[in-house]
Amino acid sequence: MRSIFIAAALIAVASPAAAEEVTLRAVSAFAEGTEFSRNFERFVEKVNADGKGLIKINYIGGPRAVPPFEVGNAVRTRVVDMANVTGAFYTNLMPEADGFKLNGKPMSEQRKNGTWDYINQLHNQKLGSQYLARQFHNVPFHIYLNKKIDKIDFSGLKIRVTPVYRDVVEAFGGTPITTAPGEVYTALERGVADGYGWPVTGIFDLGWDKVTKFRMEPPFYSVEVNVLVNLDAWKGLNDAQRKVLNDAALWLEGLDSEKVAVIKAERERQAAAGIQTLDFGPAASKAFLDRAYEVAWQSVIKRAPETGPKLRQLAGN
Ligand code: 173
Repeated sequence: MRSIFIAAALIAVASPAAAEEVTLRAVSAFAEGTEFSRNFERFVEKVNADGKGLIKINYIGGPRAVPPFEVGNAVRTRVVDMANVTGAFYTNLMPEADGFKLNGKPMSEQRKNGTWDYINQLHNQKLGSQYLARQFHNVPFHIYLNKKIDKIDFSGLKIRVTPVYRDVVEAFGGTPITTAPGEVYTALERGVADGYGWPVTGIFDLGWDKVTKFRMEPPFYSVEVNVLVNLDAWKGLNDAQRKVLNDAALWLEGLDSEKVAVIKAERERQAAAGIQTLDFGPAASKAFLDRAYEVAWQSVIKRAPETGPKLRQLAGN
């Protein structure tokens, strides 16, 4: 009798927690349905399917919910529980986040060689969050221009940037203007900017093909868009709930393999839309890349002298 009573009491204690589905509120720093939100949106669908009864993500949406440069702080303060955001948008809280673009190794390797672990610690400490996944390691950036140049020299050009491109634009003589992605179209249309930095993919999403004449070669750096989970929210999950998120995170990182074909198609689509490439040949391209990496690392190390060198060592470049 007594043991039945104890068993019943245990069930009563254990079952509400086990039966309760946790809901996490999530936002993206990129517009809904566009290139750098889409795989995250697939991840949300997967978690909601695989995690039925355990964990659910309530996707609030893109920059209409939280402005892009405030998303990092929104996860830190748990205004939201989860975010899809690039480190470039939270360098105010974590200056070394600007260095993540300089590591283009596949995440499978970064998870094996300690890089993920180190960057996760940085997120735990400085952003009160878990570094759940990093996407787009194999997608590079470009500088797009509306004025023709005959060598890699941005003198006299105003170029829209985020922290991703600021140092390289300045190193080649350009004037950087920082804007969120949502303001790029208007800046180009009004001639406030003569060009912009952006990945090789995604320029059609917001109609920028209509206000873009040239794409400069070579491609450089490595896109990084991360899925972050507020650390208290993360710690509040049980093992089964965390497993749903971790498994979906690895799946999400695996979607990068699709990008090889996507990039090829995107370059063709840009050409078909009349966007001309500006290619100054292998020697100029190599000089550009060497300088682009060097100025970016110097800048990261200057702003984050304690952690920058370690990030460089892990990136191996
Ligand atoms: O150009 C940007 O807004 C930017 O920094 C970025 C970063 C990752 C993916 C797409 C854009």
